[in-house]
Amino acid sequence: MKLHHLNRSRSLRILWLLEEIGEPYEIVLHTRDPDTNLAPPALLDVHPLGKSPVLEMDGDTIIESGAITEILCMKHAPHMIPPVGTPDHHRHLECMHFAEGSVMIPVLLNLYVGRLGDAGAPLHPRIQSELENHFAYMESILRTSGHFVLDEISAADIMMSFPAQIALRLDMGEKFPKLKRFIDAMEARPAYQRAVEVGGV
Ligand SMILES: N[C@@H](CCC(=O)N[C@@H](CS)C(=O)NCC(=O)O)C(=O)O
Repeated sequence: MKLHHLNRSRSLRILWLLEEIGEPYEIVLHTRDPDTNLAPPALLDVHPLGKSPVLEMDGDTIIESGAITEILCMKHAPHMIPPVGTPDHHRHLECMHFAEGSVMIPVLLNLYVGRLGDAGAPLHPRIQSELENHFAYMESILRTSGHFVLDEISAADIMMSFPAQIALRLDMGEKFPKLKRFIDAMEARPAYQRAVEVGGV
């Protein structure tokens, strides 16, 4: 397995998952352009979208964090996915899609509209309320175990970690204390710390 990892990116989730799984892997480090913050052109040689993560496995080239997480867990860590057909598996699928398909919409709008300065001001209240709406939902579904699904780390926790970290970066840790406890616990895991050492943040 070979992971194309971009520094300071959501690809850290896959690096972390690979460390949790413990199977051997190779990593290719790609560094953001210091001026534009965009991925380097070398990633375009790996996949036409030029984004990270990209996983090369068994002769296949796979993109999308959710798909990569699901595929890696099915193959190497089936205990990180609840049994198909159970309510836990329904929650698992919801989280896997929500983490990239729903919550990242206001997150990215916030990032891009923020760059418009005053011109973007009319959109700020709606973006802010949608951010809080999505983070509040995440807070509400965290279990007493501190996990999104199951009572041990699962694929859903890996995927939800990135938007939860963004909530904290946006200074919402006091408003959403369960998200803060979740991130504190995930970042304290030895596998997460090894991933940060290997891939940087
Ligand atoms: N939905 C995709 C998003 C991939 C993506 O946008 N990756 C970002 C890193 S956070 C990227 O490579 N950005 C660099 C660029 O667009 O130049 C996934 O979850 O894998």
